[in-house]
Amino acid sequence: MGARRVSMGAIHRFCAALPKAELHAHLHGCARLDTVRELAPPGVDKAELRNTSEVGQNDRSLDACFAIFGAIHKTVTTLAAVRRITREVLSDFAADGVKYLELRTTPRTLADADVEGYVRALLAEVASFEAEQVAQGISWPMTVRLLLSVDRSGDTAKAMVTVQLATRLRAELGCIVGVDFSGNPTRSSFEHFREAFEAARLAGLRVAVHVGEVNAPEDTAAVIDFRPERLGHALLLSTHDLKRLRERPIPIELCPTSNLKTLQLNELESHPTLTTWLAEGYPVSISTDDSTVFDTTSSRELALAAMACHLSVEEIAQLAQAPLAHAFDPDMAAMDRLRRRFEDACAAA
Ligand code: 6MZ
Repeated sequence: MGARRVSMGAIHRFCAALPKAELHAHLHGCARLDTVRELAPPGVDKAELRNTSEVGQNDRSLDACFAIFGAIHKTVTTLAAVRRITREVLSDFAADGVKYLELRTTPRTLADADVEGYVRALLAEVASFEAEQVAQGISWPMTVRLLLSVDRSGDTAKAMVTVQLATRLRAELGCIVGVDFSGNPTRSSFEHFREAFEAARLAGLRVAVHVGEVNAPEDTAAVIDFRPERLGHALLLSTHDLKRLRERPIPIELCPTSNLKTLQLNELESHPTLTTWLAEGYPVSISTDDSTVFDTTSSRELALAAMACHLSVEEIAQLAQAPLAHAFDPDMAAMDRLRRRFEDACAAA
């Protein structure tokens, strides 16, 4: 890895200036902390709702993360609250220079809506955000696409409802491009939910699957067998898994800070796959996962990966564009235009 190297501050500024494509961001994990604190009802422990600089750097084990998601879900309970956090999350990614965002969320019932009402509210907010960007004359508006998540702690009937909802609402309103498998990785298995993902595939939805966040060899093998269009994290892989992925790569969404915290590592240099994948030119995208929970941004994650792997500015610009090759938006013409725009902007940066 390469030639033109620059200082840490310059790398952060360079990454902030680059256009970025964010493929792995969970809505509620990116909800602004101030908003969640403001909305938190008396029963919610506000101690959960602090950022890492307030609670210390090591307080983001998977257990801690899932306690925070629980607290946020107990707080965001109405359509108005969902619309507000969605609007803020979109504004935050756009302000960070993200030009293509795939946001994912787990449909759930609210005090005033069923799961379909939840997804419709989100889609309405995305549409109004996109329309406003145009009305404001923003020269390069952010494209937003949505993935619906299946929670592995839930049941298979719910998973099927999510897939059917994604299929129906995509036909009616567009925007939805795929489904995701996420939730507490210590629970259940991909195999248990496989039928729902077969149905998603049959319906033409793209599939992203969280895998290898904890050591679960059978689960990982089953996921690789299924060959989703993308893998989330894929951190703890056996030699055999690595061999299979090298032979037939499945793009991987890496989330440097999240990976570091949930694996409880001290520095990114010890990340199990980041340096290797980048050195090999394996298809990866660098993402935030949960920008609030991990107190980060897309620009920061790109800069951290760049520093850990000693990338040159040319390589950083390539890494910023890399996710476009595995984006789920099926509109090839639109993606081609976006790719050219990224290339021009990166060349000029
Ligand atoms: C697995 C995760 C996750 O869907 O309510 N989620 N699942 N591993 C992770 N790594 C830390 N980060 C977030 O957003 C929050 C939900 O996303 C999933 C969890 O199911 C979490 O409850 P939504 O918008």
